[in-house]
Order: sequence, then C-alpha cells, then structure tokens
Amino acid sequence: MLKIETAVLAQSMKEYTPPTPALAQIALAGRSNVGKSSLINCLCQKKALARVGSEPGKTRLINFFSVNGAFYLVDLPGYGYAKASKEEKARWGRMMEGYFSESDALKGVLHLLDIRHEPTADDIQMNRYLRERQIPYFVIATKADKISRGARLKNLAPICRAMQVQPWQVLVFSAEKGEGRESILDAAESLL
Ligand SMILES: Nc1nc2c(ncn2[C@@H]2O[C@H](COP(=O)(O)OP(=O)(O)O)[C@@H](O)[C@H]2O)c(=O)[nH]1
Ligand SMILES: [Mg+2]
Repeated sequence: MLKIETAVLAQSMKEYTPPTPALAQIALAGRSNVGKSSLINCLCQKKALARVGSEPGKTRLINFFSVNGAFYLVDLPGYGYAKASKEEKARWGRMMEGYFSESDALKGVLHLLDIRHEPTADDIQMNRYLRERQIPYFVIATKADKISRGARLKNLAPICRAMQVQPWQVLVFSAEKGEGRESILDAAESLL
C-alpha cells in the first residue's frame, strides 16, 4: 500500500501551467461539496491541508498537493454549483479543458460521487469525458457514513448504471470514519 509520509500545498493556479517540479499527477474530480478536499485531508492524515466546506463557488483554483515529493494530488474545482453565474461556468469549462488537454503528467482521476444522490448530468458528462480521452479513473462513492450499510447497494445502483461500472468497482469512502482510505491508496498506487 502507498504510504503517505509528507503532503504540502505546492501550488494553486487559475489556469493550468505545468507545476514544478514536473511530477506525476492524480486528479480529483466531482461536484462542489462532494468531499474532494476532505478526501485529500483523510488520505494525507492532515486535518487542514485542503480547505473543507468553504463556499462552493469560491474554490475556483486548481490546487496541487505534493505528496512524498513524488507526485501531486490535484484538487480540481468542483462542478455543478447551482449559484455559479454563466460566466463562472464558462471559466470553469475553459479551466478544465486546459487542464485535461495539457496535463501530460496526468496518470488518472478519482471521480467522486455522493453515495446519497443519483448522478447528475454533469457527473455523466465528466464520466463520458474521461472515457473519451481514455484517462484511467476510479469511481469513489463519498459520505458513506451518511447512509446505513443496508442502503449501500441500493444507493450504488444508479451510480453504477450511470458510470458504467460494477458495484465492486466502486470505492466506498467516508472521510468522517476513514473507511475506504486504504482502498483509495491502493487505487492511487495502481494509477502511478
Ligand atoms: N459525514 C461526512 N461529511 C463529509 C464527508 N466528506 C465531506 N464531508 C462534508 O461535506 C462538506 C464538503 O466537503 P469538501 O471536502 O469541502 O467538498 P469539496 O467541495 O468537494 O472539496 C463539508 O462540510 C465536509 O465536512 C464524509 O465522508 N462524511
Ligand atoms: Mg474543496
């Protein structure tokens, strides 16, 4: 299993330019508020490494967390924020396009979905985008502690259908409990 020894915020940027040093990257994608920053903090076992629960519309930067000085965890700006203006959404689109088309160092994506909710059109579009570009990815169902164990399979069904994966391929995660952390570290290692 991948062991995280050190993790620091290395760079934040508005438009993607390759960070220095040039290291492999694993990016986190998902809706605003799905739990991207919480997942980074949980993986790295640092409470305030990535800013959690800040006004969804405001995390509009690509944040690069340098892990073990060996690779970057990339916290991408969340999509699907209802109150975002048309202009903000367009900017988000350009930013993501810039990121995915220029980042040769991208090894794979962790695509986060809230286990409580059916995937949105934006989630499906992100999935299609990853497939079209043949970017390796894992689907992570977040906030697992918010539903009962008995409800898991039922809740995973629409996620699996929309993401075209089998239930056993979804990594069920809770930042609150740390459940699923090791599976995600294994997944990250396999991407690297
Ligand atoms: N109960 C629970 N809450 C979570 C979990 N992950 C994130 N949250 C909460 O969901 C909100 C958004 O989390 P954040 O990590 O900032 O999401 P981001 O916008 O995707 O980076 C915060 O209030 C977090 O505390 C989880 O696994 N369980
Ligand atoms: Mg965040």
